[in-house]
Amino acid sequence: MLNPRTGNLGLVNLIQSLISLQVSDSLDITKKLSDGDMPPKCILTACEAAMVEISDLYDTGEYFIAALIMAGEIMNRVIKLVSPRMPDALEQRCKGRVLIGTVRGEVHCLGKNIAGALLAAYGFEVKDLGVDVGTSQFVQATRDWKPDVVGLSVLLTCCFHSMEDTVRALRQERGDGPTPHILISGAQVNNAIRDCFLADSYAPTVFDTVRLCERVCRVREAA
Ligand code: B12
Repeated sequence: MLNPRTGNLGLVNLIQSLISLQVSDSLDITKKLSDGDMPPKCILTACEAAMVEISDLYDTGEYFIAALIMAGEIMNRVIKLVSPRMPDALEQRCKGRVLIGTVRGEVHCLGKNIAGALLAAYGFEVKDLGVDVGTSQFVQATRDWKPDVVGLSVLLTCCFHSMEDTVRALRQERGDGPTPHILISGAQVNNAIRDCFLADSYAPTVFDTVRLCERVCRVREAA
């Protein structure tokens, strides 16, 4: 994967304009990069790099919550611009179905949105339930849509109980069957949390997520 920091001036400019919260510059640069055939994956990686820096600026007190909200808005618009230019997921053979959502009580959505866009770029069919999603919504969507993988996003430690409830209900729904594979992700999550809440996997980054979903769906296909 191209390093957005060193690989291309347009990507470096995109990161800079995202960090400085320049709405129209960020969107213009994204359009130019897309028109110039920059792979969407590289643009999404740049978004992620910018968000890490914005988080640091927030942690050091240089940015306040309003800046985070604004950054979120810009990122989501960049993701929307890039999504239709993804390699035509529908033309490729669909690798599998991934249901994603942010658990009840939370509105953090950027990591989830980047994950959803990247999975679609890699040929998965993705259904995004959005934010503040209750356990019953996850269960109903699993019943109706039959995903191979359900990815839960949780960043707030005070929402871990929502994730625990949802994981428990999905395991019950799954019974002895193989699907869905239950994946958890988000800044405060780790392997110990995965074990504690009996999820199947924890993916630290969106690229781990793609690899994991590919593995899960390949194993299913071979079975
Ligand atoms: C941006 C942000 C916000 C924005 C969110 C905007 C948006 N549209 O999402 C706003 C301003 C709304 C916000 C609000 C709040 N926030 Co906030 N926020 C952040 C911040 C700075 C960055 C989060 C982020 O977007 N990171 C960038 C993305 C790309 O990274 P990521 O989410 O970790 O995702 C990656 C992986 O985890 C993974 N991933 C994530 N989700 C998923 C899902 C799936 C399915 C998959 C496959 C992968 C995946 O892939 C991503 C890319 O690799 C973090 C600090 C931090 N360092 O994390 C605090 C942080 C998460 N917030 C925090 C808090 C406390 C709050 C508030 C309670 C603040 C308040 N007092 O009101 C509210 C809560 C609102 C709510 N009910 O949800 C705390 C949580 C602390 C804790 N231990 O619980 C943090 C850690 C800040 C801090 N240091 O205190 N926040």
